[in-house]
Amino acid sequence: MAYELPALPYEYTALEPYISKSTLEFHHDKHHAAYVTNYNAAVEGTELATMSIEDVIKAVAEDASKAGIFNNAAQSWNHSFYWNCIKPNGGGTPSGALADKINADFGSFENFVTQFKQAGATQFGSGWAWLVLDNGTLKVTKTPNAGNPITAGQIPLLTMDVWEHAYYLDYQNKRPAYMDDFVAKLINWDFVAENFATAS
Ligand code: MN3
Repeated sequence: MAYELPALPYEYTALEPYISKSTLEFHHDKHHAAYVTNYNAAVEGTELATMSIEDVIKAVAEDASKAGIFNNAAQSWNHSFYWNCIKPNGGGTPSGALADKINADFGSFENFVTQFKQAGATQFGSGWAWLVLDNGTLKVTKTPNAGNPITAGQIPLLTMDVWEHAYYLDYQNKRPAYMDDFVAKLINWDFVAENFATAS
């Protein structure tokens, strides 16, 4: 069964002024769409086509001969996840059990933010910053290119795309400014809390 490009869960203008309509048109309609098209074309007619995309990502992650399939599978999944990690009028702070767990595992929400932005800032070139649940502990991690923490047995709760295509039209080379707005104005903590509740 082919993997479907999900519609954005908000209007193309909904994240302005932080992420523009133009960025979302390129990022969702061109970049994400291409990953999905390439993934479906790559697995069509193979045994991978019958597997969930998560299982494909895990199955081919260590196989260099299938790097193209891995890249398009993981980028398809990562972007579908990313759109739900942000929302209009997002940001602020988490609450409830997730807030308690962040305080327990990072010391404070501010420490989490510092580590999350540090992961994004130090991901040289293209990649992703993540909040994951790893054997019951919250951790910040980063992956290069299409990397996804499920290949390391971690459960993704939140991600931030730090590929230039995610921010260059709006922030040019200023990745830190994009990350500041991502955290303060865009994170969908309800989605992160749902992921935490499911995972824990
Ligand atoms: Mn992207």
